[in-house]
Amino acid sequence: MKVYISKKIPEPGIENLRKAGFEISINDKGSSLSKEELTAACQEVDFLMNIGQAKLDASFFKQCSHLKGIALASVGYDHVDLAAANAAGIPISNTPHVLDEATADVAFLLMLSVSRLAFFRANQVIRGEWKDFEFTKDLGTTLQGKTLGIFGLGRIGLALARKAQAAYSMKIIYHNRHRNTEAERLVDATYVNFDDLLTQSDVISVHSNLSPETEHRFNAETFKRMKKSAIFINTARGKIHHERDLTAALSAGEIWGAGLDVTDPEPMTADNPLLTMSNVCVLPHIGSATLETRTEMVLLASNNLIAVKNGLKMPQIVNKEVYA
Ligand code: 8YV
Repeated sequence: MKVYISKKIPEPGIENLRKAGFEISINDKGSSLSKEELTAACQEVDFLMNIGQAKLDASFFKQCSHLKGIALASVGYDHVDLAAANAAGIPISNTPHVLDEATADVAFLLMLSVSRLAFFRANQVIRGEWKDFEFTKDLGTTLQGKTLGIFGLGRIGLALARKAQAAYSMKIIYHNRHRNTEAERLVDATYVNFDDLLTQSDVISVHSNLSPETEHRFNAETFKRMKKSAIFINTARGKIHHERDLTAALSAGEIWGAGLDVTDPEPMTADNPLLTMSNVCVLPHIGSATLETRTEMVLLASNNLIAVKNGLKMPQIVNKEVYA
């Protein structure tokens, strides 16, 4: 059985597949493949381990319907046309749980960095612009005892809620499509409607999936509803906020700051006005980027391919319908 891996991965993932008897080929270009290149590479193999957010759309599934399984090295699967995968009969797996803490860490890092203007201040030092000790200029704000509003309280939101409570005794409120009573048993969090989330939060952190329902959910109208002192954090998907509206809201002082690990598009271009703002920190989608987490992700992804090779169902299947 042959597997194609669309980008270099940590060695334990390769070893796991090799031990299971897979013949492995890897994209060693050092950059992402185009859709055409990925489609061509998949012609020769039975399985794909897909790294990154490149779209797997209907035409991909049409041309690669021979694949026996695709393991995504990501928890998000908004880039995959699941209906097309189902039509082609291809099971798809993702990597839940293993990246919860790492992603919540990045949300926490952004929250703290923005609240203390840390990136702006660090850049002053780098550019040689730190000349004098200022007592009242460019002051940050504390997170201690503030209200953290979580949009999409799932596993990652829960990990952030725990960190925020332990470190800063933050009050946690959240909004989901449905109340998450299981999460409420694990953390002291209060369910609120979307408008209360907007108006009561000192920090709003986005942890939902990207779907037609959440696309551009944070826009001109919602930024206006937020506190002028609020910080907006997104480590989920860039399309959940409307970037032009966010830029306008920050420029107009409708909200105080923003921390983004995800943008629309990715990568963000260097001339983006958000990058010139002292109260904004943008990271290049590093939510899961620790050696430990990326290793666990590829172990999980490879185990899903091994399961299919052994005639079993994928444990982390995202399109169960394919087994119906
Ligand atoms: C991944 C992510 O690193 O898991 C996700 O959904 O966005 C990131 O953790 C990225 O997708 C690379 O595969």
